This record gives sequence, structure tokens and C-alpha cells, in this order.
Amino acid sequence: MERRHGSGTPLGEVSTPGRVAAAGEGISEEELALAARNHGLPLEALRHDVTPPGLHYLLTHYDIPAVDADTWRLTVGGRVRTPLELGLAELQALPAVTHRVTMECAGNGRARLSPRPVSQPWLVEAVGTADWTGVPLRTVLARAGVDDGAVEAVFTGADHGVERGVEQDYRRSLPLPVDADVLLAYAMNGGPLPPQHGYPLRLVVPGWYGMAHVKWLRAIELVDTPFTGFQQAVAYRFRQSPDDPGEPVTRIAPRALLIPPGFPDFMSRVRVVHPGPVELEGRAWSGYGPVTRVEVSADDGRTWTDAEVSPRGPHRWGWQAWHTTWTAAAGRHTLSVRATDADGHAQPLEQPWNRGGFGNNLVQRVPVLCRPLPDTRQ
Ligand SMILES: Nc1nc2c(c(=O)[nH]1)N[C@H]1C(S)=C(S)[C@@H](COP(=O)(O)O)O[C@H]1N2
Ligand SMILES: [Mo]
Repeated sequence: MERRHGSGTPLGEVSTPGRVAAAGEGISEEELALAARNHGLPLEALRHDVTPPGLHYLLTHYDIPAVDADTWRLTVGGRVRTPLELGLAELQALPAVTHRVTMECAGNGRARLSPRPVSQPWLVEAVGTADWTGVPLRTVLARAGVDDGAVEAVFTGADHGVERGVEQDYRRSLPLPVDADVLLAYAMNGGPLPPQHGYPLRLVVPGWYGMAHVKWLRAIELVDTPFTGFQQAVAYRFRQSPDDPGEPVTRIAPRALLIPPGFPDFMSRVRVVHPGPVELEGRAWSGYGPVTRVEVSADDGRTWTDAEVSPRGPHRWGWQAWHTTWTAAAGRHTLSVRATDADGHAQPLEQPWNRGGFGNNLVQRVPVLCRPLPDTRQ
């Protein structure tokens, strides 16, 4: 029988299957527990070009592992000519690069799907932008000398858990050759990686959804057949049914987000503005290329006007700012925003559904109440 509101999973019953919520089923205590650990970006923090420490979204499947950087080593093995074992100081002695990268969880938007896939219940806030510093993965692979037969690199984190009955280290692969901008990052925004973001080393795969950016990286293995581990072949696939092999989740679909204007009502978080011009601004990004168009609607998607979009500038993988002015009239409104990228990918008004709730880039809708200037100030 499917357990709906379970708290206190009996010992031995840790093979919680992937499932979809029943019609009208609320967020369970288990989903709430995940949401309390894995926080999103407060949307007002979209105002920062680089997300300040602590405001970047966070997603950790298991526990943040205890890693002692003095004894920690990165091993590079499998189909290589020279297996390597590198300490942090050795990695830091190699030529470093910094990339500004917007990272987004593949499950962002999941809680808005109907029926709702039961997992970390993101609305739209699972995103952040950081300056990641480290060594290009290619530099380290070149040192190890990749065998001709190698087709993928498999990345293993130091964290361990059980997921749908499968006990595992968090592990993901990338096809070879890897993009030049893929990084082994040991610094975030100029400082050491915080524990929750992968200290002492993580993979950064610009343009790809978060699951590819393996945190607490401890091993890289070159393999001659495609990796079929849980996070690759079972999780993170666009499937319609449990037995559908599905397509792998890879690059970030375009999305624009609006910094909710005005001020919020505490409980509902409905925005309140006063009549007159209201500056609307936010960020937009896509893992396929620059965002070329951002449109805003103040009538729940019936009519759209173009916003001004900043060019991407030197940061190929970072989000772009956009802004426009809206003249608010008294009453209730729904603001929406949508992005289109240079490849022609755009955000849907009706989201195609998939079982894992991945890549849901449905347009954001922000209810706004425009009320006359207040009669009382508390
Ligand atoms: N080792 C390890 N790496 C991981 C994860 C994890 O649970 N373990 N979560 C992944 C997922 S699903 C996402 S969205 C990103 C989140 O990165 P952040 O917490 O630094 O924002 O890390 C990815 N890398
Ligand atoms: Mo994620």
C-alpha cells in the first residue's frame, strides 16, 4: 500500500518508491522535511549579479559528508594511462580559471505540476549564480592521459545514502570529450566552498542542470561503456511512466524570473503595490545559449510586452538582467514573465508533464494586489 502522510518510516522500509501525489493530496511531512533542508533562493535575491553566500539554493540528496581536506584526495583512474591521486594543494597549484555560472535544480518547478511528483517540492526558486574557481577538468584528464576506448567520465561524491532501495554514493557521469568550461571547483565567490556546496571540491558543468555538478568530489573514473548508475539511468530522466526508459536530463531550459514587486502579505505572499509606475526587474537564463527575449504580461498571459534584456557580456554561463515598467491600476493582477533563448527554446504556458517533475519551466505567475495608498500605517 502507498504511504501518504508517513512520518516515522519503519526500519527496513527504506525503499520508498518514486510516486505521484493523488489528486488534492497536500505536501507530506516527508516533503516538508526535504524542503526544510534544501532551501531555495529568496526571489528578492535575484537583484544580485552573484548570489551572496547562504542565499544560493541548496539541494543535497543525503547528508553533508564530513570531509577532512588534509587527508582528502581526488583519485583519477579507470581507462587512463597514469592514475592520479591529487591533494587540494596540488589542484590549487594548477592554473586556475573562474566562471560565473547560473545553476538550477532539474526539479525546479516540480511542485507546480499536476499531478505532483512526490520529491523536493520546489516552486520556482531552485536557482543561484556563483563565481566558481578551480581547474578545468580537461587539464586534469590530460595529465592522467585518457585511453582511446574511454567514452565517459564517472564522478563520485563522498556522500552516501539509499534511494528507492538502492544504497549508493552520489555518482553521475559526463560523455567525453568534456566541454572546455567544465571545472573542478575549490572556491565559490572567492572563498573556499562552504560545506553544503561541496567542500573541498565539486564539479561545475556550466549550462547543465544541478544534478551534474557533483559535490564533495572524491573520484573520477574513465569508463569504456556508458555509466548506468542510479542517478544516471534511473533518476534524472524525462519519463511518462515507470517503465518508460525516458530521455536523460541535461541542459537547463530557459527561464525568466521576476523579483516580486512591491511588498508581500506575510501569509499568502501576495504582492501589494500602489497605483502608478512600478519597476519590474529580474533575471533570465538558458543552458542552450544567451536569452534574446524576455516578455512580461500583466493580464495573466493574454497580452505580452517586451522587456529590456541586458546582453550576456563576458559571463557566458551567468544569468542576464531584464527590466521594464508597468503602470499599475487599482485591482488584482497576475504578472507573468517568459524567456526565449538564441536557439529558439521558449517557456511554455502549459507545461508538458513528466514523472520526475524535471525541467518544468512553466512561466512564473505572480499575483499582485494594487491598492490605494494606505489609510493606516502599523
Ligand atoms: N555529491 C552530491 N552532489 C550533488 C548532489 C548530491 O546530493 N550529492 N545534489 C545535486 C543536485 S540534484 C543539485 S540541484 C546540485 C545542487 O548544488 P548546490 O546545493 O550547491 O546548489 O548539486 C548536485 N550535486
Ligand atoms: Mo537538483
